[in-house]
Amino acid sequence: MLFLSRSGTRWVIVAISFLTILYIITNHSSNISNFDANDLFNQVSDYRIQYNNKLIAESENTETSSNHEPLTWPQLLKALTFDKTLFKNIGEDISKENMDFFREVYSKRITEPKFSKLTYNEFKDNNGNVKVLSKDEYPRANATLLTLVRNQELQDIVYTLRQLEAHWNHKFHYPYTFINDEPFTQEFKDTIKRHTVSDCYFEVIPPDMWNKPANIDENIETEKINKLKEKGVQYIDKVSYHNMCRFNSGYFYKMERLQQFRYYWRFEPATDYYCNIDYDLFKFMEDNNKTYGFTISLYDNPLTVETLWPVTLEFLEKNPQYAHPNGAFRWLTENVQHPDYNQITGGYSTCHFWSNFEIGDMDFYRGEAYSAWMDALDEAGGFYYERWGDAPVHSVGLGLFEDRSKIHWFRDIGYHHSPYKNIPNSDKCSAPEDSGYFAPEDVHDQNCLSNWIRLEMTNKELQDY
Ligand SMILES: Nc1nc2c(ncn2[C@@H]2O[C@H](COP(=O)(O)OP(=O)(O)OP(=O)(O)O)[C@@H](O)[C@H]2O)c(=O)[nH]1
Ligand SMILES: *[C@@H]1O[C@H](CO)[C@@H](O)[C@H](O)[C@H]1NC(C)=O
Ligand SMILES: *[C@@H]1O[C@H](CO)[C@@H](O)[C@H](O)[C@H]1NC(C)=O
Ligand SMILES: [Mg+2]
Repeated sequence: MLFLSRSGTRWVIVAISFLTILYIITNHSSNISNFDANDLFNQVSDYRIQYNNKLIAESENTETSSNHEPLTWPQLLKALTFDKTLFKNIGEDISKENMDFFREVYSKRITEPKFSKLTYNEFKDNNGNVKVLSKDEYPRANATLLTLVRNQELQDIVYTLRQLEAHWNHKFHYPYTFINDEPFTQEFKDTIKRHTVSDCYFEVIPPDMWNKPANIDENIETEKINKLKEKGVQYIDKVSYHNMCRFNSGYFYKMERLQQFRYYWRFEPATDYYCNIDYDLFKFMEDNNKTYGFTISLYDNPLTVETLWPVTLEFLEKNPQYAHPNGAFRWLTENVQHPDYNQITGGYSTCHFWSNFEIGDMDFYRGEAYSAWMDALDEAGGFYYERWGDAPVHSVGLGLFEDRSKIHWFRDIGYHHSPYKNIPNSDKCSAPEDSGYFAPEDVHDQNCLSNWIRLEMTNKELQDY
């Protein structure tokens, strides 16, 4: 009796799934979108946005490469020399000007990108009822949520995971991958599994991907680290911090478990996600050929990356073919807001995508250009002699070796990692009235998102929300 009714139920479920999937395939237009065609950016055409038009137009005139021929080393060197006249119309205080521009952009009400086919896990059946595909039915992209985390950070990672589930992943059930340099405790695993129905992988990092490599000379290391310590560089004498930065720069995507995935969404303990996102972010990446997505862009302490740029230029001189002709060269080399930083680094602005939230295509890192460059970085030893962070390393790699149009600013993902925030002006977010808030005032000069928008995005990209 019981057996019969169970298998009967199962048959009905199979039939419904089959019909639902058939319906999706034959009737793609039934996707429900919250997109409101009236809510367009061009209603908010203020002077600063027009100003951006003008700047973009000027910068495009001076650009070396609207064609996509590979650059020779001299051409590349020229492209990596910032043209200050791009900012000639900006007043004396560029930090303030950039903050004003930032607030102006954030004042625009947004919902979600409107230039893409967005994929929702919501479908209407023939009776007009909304259906949601289950974990087993929904065809996910090749992707995982990913975090490097310690056992003692369990409460903080659960705090963030609950927000990820509530705002996004309960609709899609993407798997989670937790990585650690030590085995996770049973308590850690059990607790995590109580907060999601998604698959969870718990992985231990092989020691050779985590520990200091043999080429690091400990005498040089001690000397250099002591100097930076005197200058007050944060975390400089914590070896595990250096291990973490190197691992996140060049190794995580080589872990055995991650071979089965292409896209990752990195999240960190104790970070906040403020907005409901209804569309599948990984499919957004795939469908729009995006390699990398970020929310916040900042300068770094230049002392942590003193030789990153010179080592990179040396690499590029030998391998100019790896540079993408449409790279984000201006953002990497901008020297107006903090010219003192460029002096210390030999030409790198230190501007980077803040990597504690990022969505990326690991096949980019696995590719020839990034891999060869990573070998050069490891050889130079700056992960230990300085404190090269994974954020500047990802950013310099992307800015040089990828087409800048494949880098996406996720302005709709409300995010917070102390002390910085991305708060869109959207009904989908908590506290939209705080949109345009960035951080306490004394660190406003650390914001370089406006430079990304002005120097690397087209006006169309800015308006496509
Ligand atoms: N397993 C493990 N994870 C680590 C270790 N060090 C850092 N992490 C993780 O790596 C990520 C970055 O480390 P954080 O200490 O947050 O570094 P940060 O974001 O630069 O610094 P804060 O501003 O203090 O957050 C976090 O997800 C940490 O949990 C470590 O030694 N072992
Ligand atoms: C997912 O992506 C990885 C990396 O590109 C690839 O090796 C793997 O075969 C892909 N898996 C599927 C099911 O497509
Ligand atoms: C993505 O790239 C593929 C292959 O290069 C191309 O056919 C497609 O049109 C691109 N799609 C978008 C949205 O740019
Ligand atoms: Mg952190």
